Amino acid sequence: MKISTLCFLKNDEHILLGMKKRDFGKGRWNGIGGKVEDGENIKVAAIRELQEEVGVICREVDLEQVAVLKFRSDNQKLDWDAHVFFIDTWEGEPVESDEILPKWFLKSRLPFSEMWPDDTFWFPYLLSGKSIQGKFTLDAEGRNILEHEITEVRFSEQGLPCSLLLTESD
Ligand code: 8OG
Repeated sequence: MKISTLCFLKNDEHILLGMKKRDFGKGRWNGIGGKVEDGENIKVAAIRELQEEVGVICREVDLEQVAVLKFRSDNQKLDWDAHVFFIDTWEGEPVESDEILPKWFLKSRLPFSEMWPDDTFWFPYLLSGKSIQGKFTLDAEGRNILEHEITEVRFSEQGLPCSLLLTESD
């Protein structure tokens, strides 16, 4: 299983997304993040990706875990467990890199038609202040959701979901 991070810088009204300019996920707006290397601490990996991809500096205490999302597909090619963080405090202005074009969006106007299809299911939970564990099964092309399940959770200090509250599924 590949483990990844997805980080969203935010303020009261806006949230930062990055347009993926190349490789996997190209042409979609998403959080900033990527693969956690073998043996790497997940928050350290998130901080590394933020610096590499948009040039901002964060500390571990600034990362608030808000979701673990399990992305699955028939052919396993799209399989990732993504650890999602919201971030209110950082140093520096986001800048474009080879991989990412960063842009601020109003929270009420996210570009869902240019994001991964499952994002419409889980983003509203996070924007309303809930934290979740989700599982999404996508078709092999990553265009359609075949099944989804979302459970509200609280996260422990270690980033493990520690209490289950409510589940939505189809
Ligand atoms: O390093 P790279 O950018 O290739 O990592 C891929 C990222 O894409 C990784 O953080 C996980 C993320 N990702 C998926 N599937 C989905 C999805 O369905 N929605 C969102 N928002 N992100 C996804 O692999």
